[in-house]
Amino acid sequence: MFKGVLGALVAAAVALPGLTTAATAADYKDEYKVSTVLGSPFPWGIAAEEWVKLVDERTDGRISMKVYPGTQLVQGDQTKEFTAMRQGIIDMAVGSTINWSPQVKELNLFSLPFLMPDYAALDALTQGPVGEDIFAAIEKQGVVPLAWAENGFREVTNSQKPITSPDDMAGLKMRVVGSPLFNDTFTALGANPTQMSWADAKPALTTGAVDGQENPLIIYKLAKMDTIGQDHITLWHYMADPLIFAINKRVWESFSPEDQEIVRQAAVDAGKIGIKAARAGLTEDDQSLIEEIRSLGTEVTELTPEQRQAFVDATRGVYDDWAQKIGPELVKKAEESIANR
Ligand code: X2X
Repeated sequence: MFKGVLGALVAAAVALPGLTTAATAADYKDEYKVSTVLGSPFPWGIAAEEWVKLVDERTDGRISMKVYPGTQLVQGDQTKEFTAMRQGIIDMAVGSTINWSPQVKELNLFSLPFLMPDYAALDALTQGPVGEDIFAAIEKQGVVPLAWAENGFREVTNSQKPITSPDDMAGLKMRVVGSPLFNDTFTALGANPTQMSWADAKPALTTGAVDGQENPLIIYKLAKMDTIGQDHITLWHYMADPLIFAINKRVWESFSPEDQEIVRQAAVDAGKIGIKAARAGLTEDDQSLIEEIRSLGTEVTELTPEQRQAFVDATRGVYDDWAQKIGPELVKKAEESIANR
C-alpha cells in the first residue's frame, strides 16, 4: 500500500511540473503518417523505415509512425506532398528537393544543371551554411525540416540511342519531374520534355509514349527499367536530389522537447543509413552498380570531360536564369561552398 501511495506521489511529481512526456503523450496520435514516393528496397524507403523503427525504439512506442509510399496520401501527385504536409494531411515525409521545389523555390538549387560535380560537393551544400539556409526557407513555409538523406545523381536514360552530345537529344521525348526548371533544362538541350509523376512515368516508358527519363541508377535497377526498353544510359551526373526528413509544424509542437530531440536525432541517424544505401556501388572505389547494370545488357556511356562540357555550355542559360529565381546570393554561397570543399 505504502508503495502504491509513493508511486502515485512520484508520478504526480513527474507529471505536474511542466506537462512533460507522460502528460503530453496522452495527446499523441495512434499513428503518424510518413509520406514517400518510393518504399524499400529503394534507399528512399530504407531511410524512412529506419526513421520509423528508431523513433519507435527510442520512444518505447509512444510515437508510432507508418510509411505510405507511392505518395498515396496525395493520390500520387508528388508535387503536392509539401503542401499536404504543411496542411497536416500528411504528418511527416521523407521527400525529394525536386518534389517540394514548386513550394520552396530555394530547393531548385540542387537541380541547377552541373552545379555539383561529386558527392563531396553535395555534402558541402547539405552539411554547410547552404543547408542551414535551405532549412530556414522550409521552416518559413510552415514545415519543420529535420535531416538529410539522398535520392542520388540523376543520369539520363532512353530507348533510342546512346547520348554523347546535346545533338543526340534533339527531339527525344523525355519524362521529367515536377519543377519547371527541368522543362527548361531539357528544352535547352533540344529534347521534348513532358512533366509527369513517378506513378505515370513507368507506364509512359513502357508504351513508348516517352523515349526516356532521368533518375538515379539505383532507381533504374530496382524499377527494372532495362525490361521496358531503356537500353541506353549516359552518366552525366548533371544534378543530384537530396531527400529531406520533415514534419508538420503543429505535430512537431505537440511533441515534448525530449521527444522532439528523439525524432530529430532518429532522422539524422536514418539519413546516414539512407545516404549509404543511395551511394552503394556508385563511389570511386566501388562501381559495382554500374557493372551490374551493364551486365543486364544496358549500354552505359561515360562522357569525356569535353563531351560533358558541351552539356554544361548548352544549359548555362538555364543555370543563370534559375540562379536569379532561386536567389543569386544563395547560389553564390553554394558555388563558394563547392569550390572550398
Ligand atoms: O519521380 C521521380 O523521378 C523521383 C522518384 O526520382 C522523384 O520523386 C524525384
